[in-house]
Amino acid sequence: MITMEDVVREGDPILRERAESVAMPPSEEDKDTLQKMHEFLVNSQDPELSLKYNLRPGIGLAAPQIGVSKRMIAVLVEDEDGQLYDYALFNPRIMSHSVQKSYLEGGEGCLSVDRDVPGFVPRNYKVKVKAFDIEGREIELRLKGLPSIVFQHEIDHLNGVMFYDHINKEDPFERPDGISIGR
Ligand code: K3U
Ligand code: NI
Repeated sequence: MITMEDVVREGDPILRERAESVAMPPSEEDKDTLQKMHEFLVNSQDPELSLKYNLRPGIGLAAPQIGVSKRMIAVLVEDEDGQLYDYALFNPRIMSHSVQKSYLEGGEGCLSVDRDVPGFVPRNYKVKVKAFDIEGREIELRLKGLPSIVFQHEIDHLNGVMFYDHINKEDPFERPDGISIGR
């Protein structure tokens, strides 16, 4: 199982690389890695397991964060209506996005960043994502709100982008012109 020991921290150059596409259909090794990333999120959100294995709760994880420079992400998050977004995906790509922006009222965090980085992170409110599921079937998702933000954060990791790259350096709390999402 993946633990926090496996999570690469900021300063490691892998977090600044563009990750490689995964060949479709996926190999058993790539499927196994992606399965383990998803299992990490499940375990990290389980109060007993997170305590037992000292896991920081996460709602998303990208492969470069465990030292694998390949385009794989896992997401496990509920939206504001309690609907679960539970995905383990290869080669996710943003096909289109709204002009409307959004941001999390409490800012963002990252399992690869062991410090609080204050400030609003402007994101696109809606995104349309295409990707391949764990069996290599192509899927299309239309996302808004918190799930949209989590997908953008994880896809950024595949492109070597950290959430704080988006924060306004002069005024971190300058409100982006968009929808504030409470969490
Ligand atoms: O935001 C986090 C959270 C955890 C449990 C419940 C509610 C929120 C933890 S930080 C997190 O999950 C990152 C994970 C990362 F860095 F590995 F990708 C994902 C994320 C956090 C906030 C906004 C967007 C994405
Ligand atoms: Ni992150």
